[in-house]
Amino acid sequence: RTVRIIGAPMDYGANRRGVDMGPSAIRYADLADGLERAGVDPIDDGDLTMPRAEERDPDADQPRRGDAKFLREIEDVCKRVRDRVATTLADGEFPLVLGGDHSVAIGSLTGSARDADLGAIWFDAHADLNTPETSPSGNVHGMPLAAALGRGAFGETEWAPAPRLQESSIAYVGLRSIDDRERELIRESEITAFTMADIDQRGISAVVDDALAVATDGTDGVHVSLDLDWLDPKTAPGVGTPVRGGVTYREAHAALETLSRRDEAEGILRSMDVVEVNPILDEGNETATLAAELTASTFGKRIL
Ligand code: DIR
Ligand code: MN
Ligand code: MN
Ligand code: MN
Repeated sequence: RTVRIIGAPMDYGANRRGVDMGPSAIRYADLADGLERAGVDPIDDGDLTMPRAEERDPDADQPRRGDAKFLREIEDVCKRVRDRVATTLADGEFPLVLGGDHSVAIGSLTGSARDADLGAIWFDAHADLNTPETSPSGNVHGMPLAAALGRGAFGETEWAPAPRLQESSIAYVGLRSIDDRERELIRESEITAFTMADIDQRGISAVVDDALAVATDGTDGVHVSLDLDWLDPKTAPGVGTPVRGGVTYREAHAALETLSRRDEAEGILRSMDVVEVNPILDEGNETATLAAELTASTFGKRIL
């Protein structure tokens, strides 16, 4: 299996404070080596070029589609992520997108759901379901699922929604920070939500099995979206929006090993993104190292 590494050093979705260095830090943490040890063949495409930061004040620049900062820049990047993901899949390879902030997932989801019915598992402290209308921050990294689903003002754009992604095929794992209006959106949606409380009660493996059941039912493949703030900040300090009470180091590995075992048996995994690593906020590159390790676990690296 060939894994094509697509760097997307995007920071327009999260206040532009260091998350653009994520792809570099994850590579530095021996991602390619870890993937080889997992038994896959990595090919590194390098980084997509990001549009130059414009001179306007982002807060003064509210584009026509409601309250979403840098929407034009994000659209430009996500269309290129989307096309790179789609052509990678058409070539029979596995697209691995390295963020950058979570807004890059708009590109991964729309690209991966172009020629297949897609399920998705969202490992995140946050639900990322805000629309420009409901967002308290205006940061698009809190909105990628809404965009990919064509919700809110994103529904009128030509770069979203993802053509073959149904809400009912999406599962959250590990939620613990949800905005008030976002809570209503989740309740009204058909997305399945497993919170940290579910993991407390039932254990990570049972929860991931259930998330897999959601994401594989009636779909052709599963997209894995791994936001490093899913983990507890003690384990993953290098993220822009840490929330305490996240999964442990072992729970995270167990979750991705569960995906990997299912994938070995049934070939379910289709695409992945690893996002929100912020080296400026990190301690000795440990969050990027964790990102690289968890990716290797997803592709089959085992203790023995
Ligand atoms: C918050 C934070 N829900 C927002 N979202 C984050 O701004 O929409 N997503 N941090 O990863
Ligand atoms: Mn996120
Ligand atoms: Mn189908
Ligand atoms: Mn998050």
